[in-house]
Amino acid sequence: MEHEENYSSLHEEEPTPGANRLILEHSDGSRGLKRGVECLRSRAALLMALCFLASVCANIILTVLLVGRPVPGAPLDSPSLGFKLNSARTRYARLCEDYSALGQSCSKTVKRCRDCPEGWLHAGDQCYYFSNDKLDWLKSRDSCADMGGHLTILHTMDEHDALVEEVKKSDGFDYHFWIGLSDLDSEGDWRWVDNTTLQHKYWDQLSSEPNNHQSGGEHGEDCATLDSHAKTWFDVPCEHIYKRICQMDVIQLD
Ligand SMILES: [Ca+2]
Ligand SMILES: [Ca+2]
Repeated sequence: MEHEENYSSLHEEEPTPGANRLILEHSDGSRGLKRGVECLRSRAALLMALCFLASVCANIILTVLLVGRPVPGAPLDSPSLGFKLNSARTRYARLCEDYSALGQSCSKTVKRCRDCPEGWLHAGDQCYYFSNDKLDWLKSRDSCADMGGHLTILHTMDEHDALVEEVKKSDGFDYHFWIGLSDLDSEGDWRWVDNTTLQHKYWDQLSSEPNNHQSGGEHGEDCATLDSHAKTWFDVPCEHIYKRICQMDVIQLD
């Protein structure tokens, strides 16, 4: 009963101006409904626009990520390789500093970090290793790689002449050395181990090298040696065993 009295009193009160407006709006049902529908449409349109924009942004980001990612197995361009090389050199130099500091703190003698590994010759911006043992060409190639280098590549006359002079100092009776040159993949297409082509050739002219001589067997002669006496190259069977010259870039520590 008390509730009924209160409810009646509510309807008997004079409406306030705000309440008037509310009553008027509700009194015109069709206009209110129209406004509500328009509002819902506007919100739906805005929501769709936002979804579309988000979809476009997502597609752009995905495209950038996919295009920017190198394809597995694809060669990196020179700037990328240069950047990675500089990064590796910097890390190497810092590791050397840490190594030296660790040795001092432990009161231990540590080997000095070098631009070239111990036992390698530093010439220009390259390090060279002249082996005393003999292997066939493939094993020589792999041995150099295991040491972090490669069979030597001689692109310029200066590199060739400097190397010949060094080899002459220590060759003794063994004056043939494997270099990183072969035509194993395609007869007559001589390539360095980094797959670059010949720029300057020092084939022995007196023997009409490279002659792929039949004495080399079924495949002829597909690997190159440096003759430090004649200062020229010979193609010989890859199965022969010779000393080797390995090479790697100097790592500047300063
Ligand atoms: Ca050949
Ligand atoms: Ca030959």
